[in-house]
Amino acid sequence: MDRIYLDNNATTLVDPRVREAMEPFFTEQYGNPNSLHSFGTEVHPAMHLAMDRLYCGIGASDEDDIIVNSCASEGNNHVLKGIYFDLVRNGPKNEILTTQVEHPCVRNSCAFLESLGARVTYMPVNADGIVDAETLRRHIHPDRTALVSVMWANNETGLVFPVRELAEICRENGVLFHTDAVQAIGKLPVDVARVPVDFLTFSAHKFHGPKGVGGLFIRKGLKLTPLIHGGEQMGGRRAGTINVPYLVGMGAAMGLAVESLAYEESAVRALRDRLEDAILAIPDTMVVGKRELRTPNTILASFRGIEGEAMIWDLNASGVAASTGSACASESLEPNPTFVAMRISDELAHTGIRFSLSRFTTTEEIDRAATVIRQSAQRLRAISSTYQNNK
Ligand code: C6P
Repeated sequence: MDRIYLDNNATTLVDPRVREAMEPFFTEQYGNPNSLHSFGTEVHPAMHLAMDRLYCGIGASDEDDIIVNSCASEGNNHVLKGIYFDLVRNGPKNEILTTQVEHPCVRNSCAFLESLGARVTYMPVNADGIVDAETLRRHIHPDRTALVSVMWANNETGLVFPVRELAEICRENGVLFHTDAVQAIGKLPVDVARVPVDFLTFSAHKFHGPKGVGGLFIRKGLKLTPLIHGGEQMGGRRAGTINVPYLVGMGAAMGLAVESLAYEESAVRALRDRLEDAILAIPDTMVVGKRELRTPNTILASFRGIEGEAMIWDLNASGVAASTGSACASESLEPNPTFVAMRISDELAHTGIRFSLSRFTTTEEIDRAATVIRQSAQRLRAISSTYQNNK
């Protein structure tokens, strides 16, 4: 059975061209880039090319910094904890503003900082599921807000936040702005020359690069206390020997992600809409968030009367991989905080399934997945007393 992978917001296939670009740096060219001998220096050109691709990919200037790290969780921890040490712990400010729908690596870092005495405000989302400019204006206080952290696009719903407007409001108020762009890179144009963010995080495995490597953009001239102290790598901003093959892979993946943006916007969106139409043709289903407000690849659907987890297992048995939401929360029994924040009813929250496509998804796969989903819904509803009693 050929399996169909529709969980690309959790992680993606490493593009074969990325794997090929990485290969020599595991075998012949394995030197430490900080060594003075030829083994060390011969990896420099590939590293520079990879860094160039990262800078170009997000529109950063030479004076900005991009710190290569291990993942977006690290980047997000770095920004939040760094700002805590720089501006909150000993003043002059005491508050971090974020949203109720951030990834756990932001939410739980904020909870940790609260335990150290920081004030954290979790802004609510509006009826469309996003934090709008009005809400930020209501919450921001130039005298006490140190940092605003709002994701570019949500991993569970795909909803895209108005980061440009939010970043501009922060600028006007002299407040730093961070965005978690993990689910935006490769799906939407991300350009820090147009969007005045101060910090931006990304992770290679979400755009067909390897797992275990990510990046943190820091606008020129900004201070940020390191999360990892040690050697002088990354200009002293993040110690630890640079993972050369992974950096090369992330650079190649970024280049390809930018090249594929138009395809993502047209072809992947069309496939996503085709699947969404097929899902909505099943009675008693709904999809969270307006299509035009979402990343082109994501559907969060709900099937009345069917436990999300039961459907995931059923789809999996037929070779279709999807998820009930964020992969790292899939074993939690707590209600999903994104659904709670969006005031999605308990019934819907328990019946949510996320389908996320990529540029490798084919029409044939979408049509096969649609059939499997329809059959699964019929099968599970036939044995669901809740559904049968409330039909
Ligand atoms: N979301 C999902 O299934 P790492 O793995 O640390 O590079 O990325 C963490 C992360 C941070 N922010 C956002 C918006 C994310 O979506 C993720 C990863 C996966 O939704 C795994 S939990």
